[in-house]
Amino acid sequence: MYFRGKALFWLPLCLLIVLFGCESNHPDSAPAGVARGEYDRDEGSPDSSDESIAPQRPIVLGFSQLGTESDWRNANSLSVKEAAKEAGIELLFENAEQSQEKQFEAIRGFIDKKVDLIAVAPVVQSGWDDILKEAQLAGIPVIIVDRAVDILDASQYVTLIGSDFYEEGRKAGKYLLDKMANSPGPVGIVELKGTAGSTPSIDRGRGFHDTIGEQSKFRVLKSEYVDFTHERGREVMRSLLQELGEEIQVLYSHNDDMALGAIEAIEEYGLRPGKDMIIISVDGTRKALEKMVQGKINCVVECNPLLGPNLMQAVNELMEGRTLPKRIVTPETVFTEVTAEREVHNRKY
Ligand code: GZL
Repeated sequence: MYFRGKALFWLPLCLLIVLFGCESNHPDSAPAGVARGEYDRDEGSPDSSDESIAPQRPIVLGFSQLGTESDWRNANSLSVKEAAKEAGIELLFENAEQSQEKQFEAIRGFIDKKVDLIAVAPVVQSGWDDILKEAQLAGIPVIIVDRAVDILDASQYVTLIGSDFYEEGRKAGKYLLDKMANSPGPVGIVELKGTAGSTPSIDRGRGFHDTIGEQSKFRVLKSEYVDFTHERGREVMRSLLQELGEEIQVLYSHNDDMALGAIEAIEEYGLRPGKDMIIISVDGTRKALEKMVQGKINCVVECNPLLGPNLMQAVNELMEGRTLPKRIVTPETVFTEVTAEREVHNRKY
């Protein structure tokens, strides 16, 4: 009786000790869903064999950024860096200066370092199958940022975070349809396209041409590949003006940097941008809206570069083993002469 009585008292207590005494949230235990790589630690970090004191290692994200070609790109890079810092995510940032080969090298470097995740802003759409296969075989999830990749096996990346460039092109076209509604035409247009083979160049072109193509009065006189930079926008616009002169009534530029360069060439030539020539651009940088307030740009379609918070949220959710949508589209608007004055002071880049 005694033993039983005592046993009845001590047994549950022993069970409680066994249950709670052994449970340990291993500080390094990776959340379900993503195996934590053995990321190379700095020397001197706590001995991981003593699990009771090893700190929770931060998530390590390798980011291959395509370049520094525009204000948009630099705002995008800053957004990613600031968001990583805010989220306590260790960011390995590699800038490829517009070289896809350098992006491949950066991604292989991330794989060698066994990072937890890789993010890529691809300079062009094609050529990504093999490198993304290498990351997949290494068990490292990949998130595509900004521009898209054109690959056979969509399972090689988790999600694409970025704008709908086709819709941006349609917004530019719709602005022109409204602006020239009372013009009998013909309306001569020149187009400065972004980097050949890049998603924004392909889709902003398609969206614009699909929209204005409904009306025969619009004539695209020249459509030139540029590279999203201010300098090349000015150079190409100079040569177009030499060739076509005042036949050009509209400039559609795939980004603000090229539009701002083109405006310099237009003024050198003796025409008034925004008055003698309709100027339509994409991005929504402060510099472009300042020109719009001066009456030198008529329409800017917004393309949001501040993708950092979206990216870090996706990284954290993935590490927690959650499922992400295949496509995360950033919300955007259109700025015109009417809204520029109000908006220009809100632009963060
Ligand atoms: C669009 C982005 C483009 C911007 C340019 O998301 O890829 O690249 O429109 C930038 O300014 O260079």
